Amino acid sequence: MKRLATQAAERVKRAGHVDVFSHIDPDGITSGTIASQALERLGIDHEMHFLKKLDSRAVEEIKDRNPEAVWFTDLGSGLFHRLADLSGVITDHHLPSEVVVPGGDRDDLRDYMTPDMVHVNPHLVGIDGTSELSSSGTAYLVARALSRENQDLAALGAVGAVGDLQDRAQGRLVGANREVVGDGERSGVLQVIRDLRLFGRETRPVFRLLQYAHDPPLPHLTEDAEACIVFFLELGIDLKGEGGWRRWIDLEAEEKRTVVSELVMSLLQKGYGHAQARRLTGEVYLLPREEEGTPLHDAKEFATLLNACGRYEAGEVGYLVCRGDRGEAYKQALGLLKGHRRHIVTSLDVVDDVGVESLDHIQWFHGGDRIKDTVVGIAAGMVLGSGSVKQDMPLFAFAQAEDGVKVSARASQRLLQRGLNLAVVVREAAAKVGGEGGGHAVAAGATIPPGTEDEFLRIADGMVGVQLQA
Ligand SMILES: [Mn+2]
Repeated sequence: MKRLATQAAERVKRAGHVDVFSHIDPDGITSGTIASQALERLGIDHEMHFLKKLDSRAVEEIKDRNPEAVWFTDLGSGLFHRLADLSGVITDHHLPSEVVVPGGDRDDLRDYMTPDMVHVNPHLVGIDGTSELSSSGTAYLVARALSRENQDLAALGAVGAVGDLQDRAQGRLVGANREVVGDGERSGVLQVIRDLRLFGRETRPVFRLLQYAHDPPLPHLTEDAEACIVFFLELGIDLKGEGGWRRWIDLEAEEKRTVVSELVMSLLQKGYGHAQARRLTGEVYLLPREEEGTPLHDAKEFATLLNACGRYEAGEVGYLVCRGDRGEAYKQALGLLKGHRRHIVTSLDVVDDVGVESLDHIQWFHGGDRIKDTVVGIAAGMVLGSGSVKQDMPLFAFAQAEDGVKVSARASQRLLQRGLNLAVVVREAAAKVGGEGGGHAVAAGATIPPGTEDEFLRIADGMVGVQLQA
């Protein structure tokens, strides 16, 4: 990675003007900011662009700009063969394109780059880009190769990795991410503590942490605010203090220990293994230079703030916050986060309103223009998770999008064991109706032409039937 990063840094230094293109999610926004800050510190003129996705059309638009130099972050690897005639750098962690450049050989690193287009991706050097290094970390390594003074950008490197859930499986960042974390600690921009890993430690009333806990869900507590309040009262822990609702960070060490051991015990009693119960606690990444009690002080909350910006096409707002704006852009970001939470609640009301219908093997709802395409997947996941619909059928959700109809499909892990693969279903059904899509076995998405929903559902229903029978 270091050699690739140095090569990329050399390429960047030769540029007069750089167009930075980044994905509009937390990892993308932090990656783009890292690139932008590093360029600015070098005195290189640049422009920042955020993309919802990099597809053929976006590639054409980028080429039409005829950029002198490009820096792609959190996207680009999957379409490298289409970008190889550009000049610049890609820092990405998605699987590299299986199409090699003309005359290339898949096993040869040199075929994933050209003398003028340096491709930095952990997968190219045997590091797992899904869990061991994010794009923010990859971009950070290039920034560090550009200048040691960029070590303060390691905090954003960690926020991006947490945003991509790279700390989820083991309760801590692992692999090459450790180097980013270590740099962050050494330069005083990151602090690692062991604590409860639930979302909202710094900003939410403490009972809400339990109410919204889903990974794993807490027996008798998740989704039940009243039960969560009683839980604290029974332990003799005050819910309110001088400043109003007490947050997790307001609790005494002793109180925290009591809560954690109670939660662990209830998980074990419910039949969860020790490994699952242990996942409640782990490493938490703090940004000590930010104000405590704000969403910026905890990497997970910071990433969620950026996520809200991205979902409402406000990558620029998130970018300004990452660059240190604590005025107008920060206020806007907080507003977007609030709006995002409200929109999710409204979306669930819309689902209630339009109703979920069933075919033979799948169920579905259509949000029309009342659910945003960027949120319909979350809505589908929450409807499924709420237990109010059939658990033995995948749920397909539609919403109107700018370039067609967005489809999101979600299924329980149990169906995965029975042979379900939504990535294949969604990709093939979409292709048959003239759309494009893919994803993961239990969570997939596509965009299809308006009016093809019924045909899409019919095909998907048949395919799921076959998969679950096998
Ligand atoms: Mn990413």
